[in-house]
Amino acid sequence: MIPLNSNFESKPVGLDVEKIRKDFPILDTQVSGRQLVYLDNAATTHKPVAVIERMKKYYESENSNIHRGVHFLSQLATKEYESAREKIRGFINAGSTREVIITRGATDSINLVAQSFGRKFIGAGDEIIISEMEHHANIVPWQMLCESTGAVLRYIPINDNGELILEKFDVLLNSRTKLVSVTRCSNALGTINPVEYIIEKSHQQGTPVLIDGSQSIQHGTIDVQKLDADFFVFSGHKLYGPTGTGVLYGKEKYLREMPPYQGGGDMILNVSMEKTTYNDLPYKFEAGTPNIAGVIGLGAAIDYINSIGMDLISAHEKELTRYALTGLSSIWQVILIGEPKNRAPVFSFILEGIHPHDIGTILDFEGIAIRAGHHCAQPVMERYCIPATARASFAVYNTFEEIDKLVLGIRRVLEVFS
Ligand code: C6P
Repeated sequence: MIPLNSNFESKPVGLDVEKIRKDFPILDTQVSGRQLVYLDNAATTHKPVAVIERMKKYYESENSNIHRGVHFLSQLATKEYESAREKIRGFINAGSTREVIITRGATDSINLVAQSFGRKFIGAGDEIIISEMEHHANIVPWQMLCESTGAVLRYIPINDNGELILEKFDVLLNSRTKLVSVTRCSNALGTINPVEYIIEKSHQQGTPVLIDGSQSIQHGTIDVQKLDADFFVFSGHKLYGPTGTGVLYGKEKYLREMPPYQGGGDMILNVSMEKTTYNDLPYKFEAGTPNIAGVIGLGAAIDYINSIGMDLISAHEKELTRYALTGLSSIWQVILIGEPKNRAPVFSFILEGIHPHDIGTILDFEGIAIRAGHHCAQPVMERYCIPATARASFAVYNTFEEIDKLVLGIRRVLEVFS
C-alpha cells in the first residue's frame, strides 16, 4: 500500500492489507454515507470471520458445559476449550498451561491478583508501586486492597513526554515494596515502557512484578518466560478475539501459594458441609461456567494472528505509526499528549479550544471512529491538566489512506471551529 503523503518514505513490509481487510466484514460498514474508518482499536479490535465462524460452529455443533459431563458433547467442548488454553500458552510462551488462568478480561485478571495475592502477601505498612499512566483497572484494585489492608500505594511519575521517570522508580523501590504493577504500554499516551528494567530491578530485591499487557499483546511477540514477568494480563477482545475473555499468566510458584479468588463449581476437588478442598492449577482460579464459546474464539484469533505472523503485523503497525506521526505533525494546531521515544500505534491529541468530544463527533460525521475522553486513565489527564483527549489507535487492517482521512478530518474540525 503506497502512502499518499509524498514526503513519507515507506518501507514495504510485505503485508497484504487489502486481503486482510476482507477478513473483517464490519470494515464495510457505511457511516453517514462514507466508508467506516475505524481508529478505535485500543478500545477493542474487530473480529475476523475466522473467529466469528469458530464461535458459530461451537454453538451449532459443540455447545455443552465443560469439565463436567461424560457425554460426547461435553467432552468435545472440554477438548476444544483446553486446546484454546494451549494456544494461549504457546502464544505467550508460558512454561505450562497450569500458569494460564482464563478470566473475563484484563480487569478481572488484575482484581484476581489484588484479591488473592494481595490479601495473602500484602499487609499494613507494605507498599505497592504502580505508575501515573495506569488504566483505572491497574489503579482501583490496588486502592481497594490498600483500603482494606493498610498497605500504601506509590506512583512512578511521568515526564512531559509521557515516559516513566525511572530514577524515581529506583527511589520508590524498597524493602517494603511487595508488588510492582505497571503497564507495558499506555492506552492514553501510547508510551511503551521499559518493563524489562523494572522487572530486573524489582527482582534484585525479590519483589514480584505484574505487567498489564492489554495494549501491547496485539502489537508484538511476547515471551513471558524471557520477560520474566511474575504476572502478565491481557484481554482477548483487544487481540481480535471475543469480549468477555482474558488471561492471567502467573508463575506457578506464586499461583500455588495464592488462595482462590472466587468460590463455586469447577474450582473444587471435593466439597463437604464442613470443608472444601480446591482443584489444581489453573482450575483453582476458574469458578463457575466460563465463556466457553469466547475462549474457543480467542483460540481462533490466535490461529488467525499466527497465520499472518506477528512480525509482519508489528512491522506494518510501525509504518502506520511513523506515517501518522508525519501526518499529525503537519497540522500545527495538533498538540500530541505524550511524545515518547518508544511508542505503540496509539496517539492522543488535543486541539486548543476544541473539546475532544467535539473532535470525535465531527470525525464521526466523516465516518472516522476515534475515542474521545479520559480513556479510563484520569491520573494521566490530571498530569497534563486536561479533561480529555482525542485518541486514534491502529490495528493490522488500517491503511495509510485511512490516516490521510484522519488528517483531513482534523483539518475539517479546525475549519468548523474557525
Ligand atoms: N482500555 C481503552 O479504550 P478490559 O476492560 O478489562 O478489557 O481492559 C482494561 C484495560 C487495562 N489496561 C489497559 C492498559 C487498558 O487499555 C484497558 C482497556 C480500553 O483504552 C477501554 S477503557
